[in-house]
Amino acid sequence: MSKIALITGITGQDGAFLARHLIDLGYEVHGVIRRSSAPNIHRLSRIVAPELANGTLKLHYGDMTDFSSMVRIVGDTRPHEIYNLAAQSHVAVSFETPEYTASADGIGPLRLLEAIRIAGLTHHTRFYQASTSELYGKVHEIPQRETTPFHPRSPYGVAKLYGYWITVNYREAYGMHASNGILFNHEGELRGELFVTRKITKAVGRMALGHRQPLRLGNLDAQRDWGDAQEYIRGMHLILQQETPDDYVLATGEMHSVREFVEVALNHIDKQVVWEGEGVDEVGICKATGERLVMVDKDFFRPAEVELLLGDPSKAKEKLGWSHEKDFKHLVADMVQADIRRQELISQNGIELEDFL
Ligand code: NAP
Ligand code: G4F
Repeated sequence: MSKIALITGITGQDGAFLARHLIDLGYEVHGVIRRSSAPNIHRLSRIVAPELANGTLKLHYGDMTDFSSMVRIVGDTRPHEIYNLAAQSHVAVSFETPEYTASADGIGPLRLLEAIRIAGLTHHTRFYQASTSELYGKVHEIPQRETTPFHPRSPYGVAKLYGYWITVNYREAYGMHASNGILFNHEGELRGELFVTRKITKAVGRMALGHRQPLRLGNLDAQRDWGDAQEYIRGMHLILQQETPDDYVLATGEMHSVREFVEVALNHIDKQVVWEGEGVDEVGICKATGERLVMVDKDFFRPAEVELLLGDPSKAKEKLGWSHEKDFKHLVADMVQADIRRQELISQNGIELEDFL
């Protein structure tokens, strides 16, 4: 009999890749989706089209803020493994919708854990919580590891802090196989377009096809530990295969600034950027033509910033045998290349790719 997995957030970047991975491993996969006024499964349908078409991937309507749907879906599917990836995952947006973010990202995991208990699955279902390097926020040590104290800097980070601790608490209180993956930023061609990496590679893809609109960004000096999403979802699965539940950092151990990301992405289309001015007046100019490629826009700064994140993945390497492979330059190049292909399709068909997927 195949193992049953339930993925919340299956329509997101990680959810789509994880669904593919688990199906390939022989799992029966179920996913939670939200009702939306327009289709929200374009990422999922790119990755698991056959399984969606033939019904072997089963989708259930639910919402992390709706306890009754959690109870129903967990009870109906009786999964061996739950991957809780659903979240309002945009840090800047969490300052605009703090209460909703707290409910979905903080209380959401509690609702799922309680749904497991109510269904009588306390010792049957293994639980993965999508925790985040945003927990470290204003960092207390560099690099950050599992023992580094937390200091979140946004409503998102604070909500995820509750999600982290309630997962630990249910493990300790009820003996549940409940684990946290503390994942540092991971990216790829399915990354949401409002995160800085995709925002940059999408703009560079458009520039490659002759578009002239400058890219508007916020804090160019923020530094992140960026890895490849497909590698990180394999780590999530490994975490749930351990005999003992525990918490793990997944990271590359390398850090780059937003500015460097822009430079490498533009180099990929043979443009070299020269920076002029300071603060909100800073611009990135094309060295060859003098054209404005990048502008700083104060609207993209956050009320409180996480200036740097750098993870130490030693524990994951030692205990899970997990480590990252794709380096920063290849990650950026692959994302730019995917966005160039996408822009070519858009210009050939005259519509956004999502519209016909
Ligand atoms: P994402 O692309 O933004 O996907 C988020 C998913 O959550 C989507 O499927 C979304 O559904 C769903 N969702 C949002 N609110 C929901 C609600 N109230 N009820 C049910 N579903 C809801 O995020 P991701 O990058 O794949 O990240 C996956 C998880 O890992 C998130 O929890 C995120 O916070 C966490 N994380 C991500 C990173 C990273 O670098 N990517 C790093 C650390 C932790 P719709 O499609 O309907 O919006
Ligand atoms: O791409 P970001 O929005 O990602 P952020 O805030 O690091 O959060 C992501 O990674 C977390 C893991 O550490 C996840 F938990 C979370 O769900 C999400 O996936 O911003 C990265 C950096 C920030 O410092 C931001 O201020 O880029 C800076 N930035 C500069 N200009 C910008 C922009 N970010 C965005 N989104 N848009 C800009 O124009």
